[in-house]
Amino acid sequence: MDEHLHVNTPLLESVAMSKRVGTAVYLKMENSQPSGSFKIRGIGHLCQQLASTSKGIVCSSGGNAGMAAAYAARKMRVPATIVIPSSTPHLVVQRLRDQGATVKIVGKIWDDANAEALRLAETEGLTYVSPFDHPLIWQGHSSVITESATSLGPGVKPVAVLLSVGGGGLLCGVVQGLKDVGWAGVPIIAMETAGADCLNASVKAGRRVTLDDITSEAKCLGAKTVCKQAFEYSQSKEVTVISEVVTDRQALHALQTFLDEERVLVEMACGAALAAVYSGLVHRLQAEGRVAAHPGPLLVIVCGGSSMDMEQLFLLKRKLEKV
Ligand code: PLV
Repeated sequence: MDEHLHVNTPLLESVAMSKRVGTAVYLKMENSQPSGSFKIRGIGHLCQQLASTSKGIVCSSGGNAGMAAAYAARKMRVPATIVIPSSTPHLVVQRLRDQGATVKIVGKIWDDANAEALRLAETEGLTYVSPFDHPLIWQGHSSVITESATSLGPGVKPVAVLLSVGGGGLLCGVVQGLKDVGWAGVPIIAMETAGADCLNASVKAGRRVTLDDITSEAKCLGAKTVCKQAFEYSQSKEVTVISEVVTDRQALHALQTFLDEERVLVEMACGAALAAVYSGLVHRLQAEGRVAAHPGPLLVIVCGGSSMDMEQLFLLKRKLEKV
């Protein structure tokens, strides 16, 4: 199969965000991928490279990597088993089943589910699909930048790229994409929520650390340890990674504002990146001279996600706004 499984997503100027930031903001609408998030870029690529003759794939996921793997497997006519933790909302279980996948719920957080996926790969002879930690995944994800560069046109270079970090696969892909299009110096604002901040904790410690637990509601950012390559990029002089953390309430507020202003519903993992705009963090980075205010644009990766609907939003609002 030569055709890739992801689609070219729209790159939309956000007038409302541009007004807030004071420079043009462009949104890379990964929510409109067939699996609901950017994950299909990398996971689709990996599956096409490694799994076309496989007797089946097994993917551990907080939800969206699983959606991508299940979608890829269905298109490739390969069976898929997706292992998710109990923290994954039921609506995702249903969406995975609708893609034809077998769903196993194991443990409380992604790291528990991942141990089971690795075990199944070993004992059942299935192709293991990591949600973020593989060079083929990063290569697939890099297309989010090459595509954005084509849409922006020649001579336009972003002042920064804004994204979320879970295990760091998107970050690695974006770094690769920036290098591919000659934008290696463009800073990446790498956002996490408190309680799912494995990159930030590692950056602070100066070494890769493992969180004790995942306490954030942004479960799709909930890897306890960031992948080695992402940490190495954060320490590299060739790449500028600005690691920042927001609260769950800020991420929730961000996704609600995004829904109101841009008419698109995304999940908490994506809200973390959007919160950098709505909480004034981008403004602060501009004031500190860490991100240029002009000429723009700021490129926001709207990573998307399938674990949010109106009921889930209502539950989260009740839970977080009570605190
Ligand atoms: N989610 C992974 C890892 O979870 C998953 O299994 O779906 N935005 C969204 C909507 C995501 O789903 C994820 C990752 C990220 C951002 C972060 O991407 P990463 O893991 O490549 O840094 C534990």
